[in-house]
Amino acid sequence: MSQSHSIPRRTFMKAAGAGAAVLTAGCLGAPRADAGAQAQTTTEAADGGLDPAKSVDLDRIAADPTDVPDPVDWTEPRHHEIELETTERVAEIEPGVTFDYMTFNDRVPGPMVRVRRGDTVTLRLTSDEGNSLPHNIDFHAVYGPGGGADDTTIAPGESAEIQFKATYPGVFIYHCAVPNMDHHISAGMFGAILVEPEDGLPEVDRELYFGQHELYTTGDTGEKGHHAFDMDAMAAEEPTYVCLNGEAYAFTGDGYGPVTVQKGERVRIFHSVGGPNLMSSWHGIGNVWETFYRDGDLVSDPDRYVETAPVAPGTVAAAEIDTPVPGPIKLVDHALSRVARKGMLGVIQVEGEEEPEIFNPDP
Ligand SMILES: [Cu+2]
Repeated sequence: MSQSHSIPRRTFMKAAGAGAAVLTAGCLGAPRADAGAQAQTTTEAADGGLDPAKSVDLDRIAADPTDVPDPVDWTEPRHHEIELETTERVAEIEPGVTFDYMTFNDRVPGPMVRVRRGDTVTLRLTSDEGNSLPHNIDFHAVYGPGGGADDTTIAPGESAEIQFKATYPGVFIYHCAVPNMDHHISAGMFGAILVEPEDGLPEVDRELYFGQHELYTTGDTGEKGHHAFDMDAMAAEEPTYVCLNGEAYAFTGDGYGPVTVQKGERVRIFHSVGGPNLMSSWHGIGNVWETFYRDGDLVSDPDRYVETAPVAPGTVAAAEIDTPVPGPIKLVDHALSRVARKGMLGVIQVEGEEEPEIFNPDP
């Protein structure tokens, strides 16, 4: 007996109007890169700077962090049919700044695949016929050549199918792995596959899923216009942006707004780091990783009360947090220039009554 399900190919939150974002007083976000000092107008760009911003194919590239598949609720091996589509799309890094993204299913990170150890997956990868490059997919959860990449390398308009068994548990990266894989990952081609242990994961009130990665472009951070990809900057590992879910400051008052949770909820966060090059020093300002699953290892004893945790490129870490007081929890890479200047910030806003015994802002 097998049941199957597909991941919706185009499920988006409402486009939150990236172009309408306004930096408000008391904003939860860090300051953007100083747009006043660095921005060039498209008129100036005609004198040898960037090309004007392109019209976008997608209103939004940032995946909704609450878009997480439901926890495993089955106890026998199951078969899944999963479809993913590789796409090449123009979208905004931040308002007025466009970039040629590559994606799985038009979002960064790509959709989370969630199965149980022992399940089998038939994975169908399709390449949008408007694409210009070959793509494939390498799952770190898969025993097999290239983690599936060798048998899924496809040209625009083609599709390929593989079947694999999820033999070992954990949460893992998947990514494009063509020869220019660093470029493709940097352009957005990564996501997570969660293989739950047979006994499942501890119950929590909420789960969130984020992806961190770097963009290497021909422009300066915050410079208006269309940013082409910069292979030299990538080789030098000097990114223009370090993004959460493919955009700069997407989940702050300066973007789509914070992700809200209710005081007292226990929240599991999956933090996928596509890279391609930078280690994340993952930290939640105003909180602690109460339970931390290092390197996506979900079966060893987790670490406790971790302040800042390394998450290597090509890794998904997971953490559970408690939320005993209201206010913002700022998700950052504690290499803080990436936060203050390059976009790597997202906010979880805890809503609820003050808890002055734990934190009193006005004693
Ligand atoms: Cu690719």
